[in-house]
Amino acid sequence: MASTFAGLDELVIAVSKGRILREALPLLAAAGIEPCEDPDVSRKLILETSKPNIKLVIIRAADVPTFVEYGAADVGIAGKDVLLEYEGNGYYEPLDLKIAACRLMLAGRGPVDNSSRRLRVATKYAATTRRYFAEKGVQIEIVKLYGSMELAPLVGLADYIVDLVDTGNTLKANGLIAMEHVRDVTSRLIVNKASMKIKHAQITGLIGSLAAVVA
Ligand code: PRT
Ligand code: MG
Repeated sequence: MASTFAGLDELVIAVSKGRILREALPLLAAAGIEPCEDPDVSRKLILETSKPNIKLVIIRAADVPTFVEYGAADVGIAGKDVLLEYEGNGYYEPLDLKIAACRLMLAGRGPVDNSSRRLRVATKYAATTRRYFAEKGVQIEIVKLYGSMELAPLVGLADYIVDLVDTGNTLKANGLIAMEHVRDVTSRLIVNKASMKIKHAQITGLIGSLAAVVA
């Protein structure tokens, strides 16, 4: 399904507030798309832009693939970390925007002896973590958390965490060390499958201008 909320000549772009939006705004501006209000100040969830037929919807980072798969937005910008956890497949991923770059890392207080028991790993990224250890042939127990992962090894909730690392300051501040690099993460442009057909010219135009800015 393409967006029923946007008309056929309109494009809805879903993006999360925070670091992705901050880094996406200059790319969108270079493609001629600028929000009419400051998204950091406005409480509106739907923002008009300098292009009368393009709107931004401001949602939680983890909700971007859902909005795009269901056609509530034609296009979205989401971290690869979020996309890897998302179970659906109803979208295309045509462009690496190379913004909000970070690394998904295994971290802890140091090596743990797991000869007599399974390792316990706390993370928001359960599916990705399970796949990572399965590929290494290591059986682990996952403790699903929604935030403050760094706390888990400090309070004995888990041996390790799998979390995003940018500068490394958060790990350091909590006495944790990065132990294994799980994967690099950047934000991607994703596109609803039906929108790609129905709004082909508009969407390939957008992909083309963003690709030119990224390169
Ligand atoms: O806030 P909300 O709950 O709505 O969602 P969110 O927290 O997932 O959103 P947001 O805006 O914080 O970030 C969303 C996306 O930004 C992620 O999905 C990543 O793709 C990307 N990104 C890039 C990051 C980081 N870098 C990052 N460093 N997301 C989070 N972090 C956190 C990390 O989890 C850790 O707590 O920053 C901390 C580590 O940073 P350093 O610099 O101390 O290493
Ligand atoms: Mg956040």
